[in-house]
Parts: sequence; C-alpha cells; structure tokens
Amino acid sequence: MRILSVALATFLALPVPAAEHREEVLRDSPAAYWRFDDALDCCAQEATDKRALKADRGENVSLIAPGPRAPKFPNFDAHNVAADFTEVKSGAFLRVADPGARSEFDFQKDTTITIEAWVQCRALGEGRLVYIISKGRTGNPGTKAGNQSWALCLRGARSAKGAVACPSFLFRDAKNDGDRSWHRWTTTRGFPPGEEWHHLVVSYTFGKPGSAKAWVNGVALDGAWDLGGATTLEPVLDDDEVWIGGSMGGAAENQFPGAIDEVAVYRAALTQERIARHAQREGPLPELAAVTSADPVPPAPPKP
Ligand SMILES: [Ca+2]
Ligand SMILES: [Ca+2]
Repeated sequence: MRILSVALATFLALPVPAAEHREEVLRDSPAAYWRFDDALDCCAQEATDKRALKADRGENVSLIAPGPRAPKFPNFDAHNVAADFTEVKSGAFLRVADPGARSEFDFQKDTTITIEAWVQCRALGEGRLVYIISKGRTGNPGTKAGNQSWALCLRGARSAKGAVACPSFLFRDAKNDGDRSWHRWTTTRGFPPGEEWHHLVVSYTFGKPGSAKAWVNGVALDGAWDLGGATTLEPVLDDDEVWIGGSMGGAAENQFPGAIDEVAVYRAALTQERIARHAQREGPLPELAAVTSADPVPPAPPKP
C-alpha cells in the first residue's frame, strides 16, 4: 500500500504532459493541415484523411529544417521538422490542387476563414510582402491575373526598435475592379525578424470588414485595412492552386524568407483559449513593437 502511495504521489507530482500540437489542431477540425514531418511523405495533409490535399514538393524547398521543438515548444517533440524556403532566391514553394467548385479552399460571403502557421522569418525589409500560404495569384496557365482568393502574408514595416514583420491578410474581391478590388488587413504591431519561431493566426469572415483579427504567439493584435480599404464583397472564386511559401510564379520579391511549419486552414473561427493552446511556449513571450511607418505599399502588379 505504501509503495502504491509513493507511486501515486510521484505520479501526481509530474507535470501534466502537454497535448501534442497535432492533437490540438485536429481537435479544432481544420479543413487542411500540413506538418512537413514525414520523411517518406513529406507534404502529407492530415485533416480528415483528405490525401487529395497533399502538397507537391517544390524543387527548391528543404524539408529537413528544424521546426519549433521541445523543450521550448512543449507541444512538439525534439525532432519536429519544418519546410525551409531560403535555399534559393526564388521558385521555392509548395503547391496544393484545389479539388474544384465549392471545395474546402473556396470561401463565399459570410463564411469564415482562419489560417494558422508557425514561422521563422529571418529577415524582412520595410514594405515587402512575403507569402506564407495563399490561394490563387499563382500565374498558372489558364488562371486570371490577380485571382487572389485569400492569403496570409507577412509585411515588413519599421518600428522604434527596428524592423518588424506584421501578419497581413490579403484578398481580391469578386468585382475585379482594378486596384480598388485589392483588400489587405495588416496588424499595427509586429515581431522582429530573426531566428525566433512565432505562432500566427489570422481570421476573417468574408462580407464583414470588422471581423478581421490576428494573433501572434497567442496575443490578439489590432490591425487596419489598406489598399482598396474594407469591403463587404466576397473574394474571387476559382479552382486555382493553394501555394505555401511563394506566389506569382515564384517571384523572388514575394518568397518567404525563412521556414514555415504546421500550416492549417479552418472554415471557422478559433477562440482565444484554443489559440493560446496552439501557441504554447516556455519562457517569456517575444516582444512585439508598434509600427511607425504604415504607408500602404500595393502588391506588385499581377503578371499578365
Ligand atoms: Ca512539423
Ligand atoms: Ca474552387
């Protein structure tokens, strides 16, 4: 009995093991989720066995880079792997086919998109817009220029403490009316580029301009619409691909300057409590800084 008591006391004294990040993500029913962990099936998509949403590996993407790892990131093991897009200057991205009309990648008016990723953004100049994951604007044959259904990007800006990277949500409305049809919402605080891993979430309900929200490392951030301003219109809808880590045919300017891991797309909002669970880390949160330069910088003109 005494042995049992000692064993029980020892057991109770152990820290509660953190749920794996994978479990936390799947608990929130993503429409698509890529982890980049399986050496034999590196770009598998893990939400609800939808193997059709597997990413095609780009020639220039490294899939042996370290991702966020334990013990600093307790929801990950010590071998977690990420996708690194920095081996070449351009053309490094992963592509995922859109299964067709009204697919899990198509968002109509009054539908909510939430996009999540861990990122290690090593450097980012002021005014640059680099792509984490997006649908459309690939430059693929047969697609319309500027067909950006949705995108999670980082935008480079200046703060009193130096360069910062700000999460940015970008789309083009279905009206397709020149520059007025670009809509971009960017946070007014950002994190300094470097080797640190950051957990990002953006969420938006199409048709509801006030619904745009972003979180960095579980902290909710304010933001503002620029380019064509806010809109109640729905996004461009088509069957162009989803790309991770690049855009516009692999344009160097928009290439993600670092590594990306654990990318998920949801067709619902996540609560603050759930986002905090996904963003778990040990030690103090990385400091964020307010943007001091916020001149709108339009995206590069679409390629014909
Ligand atoms: Ca991973
Ligand atoms: Ca589609």
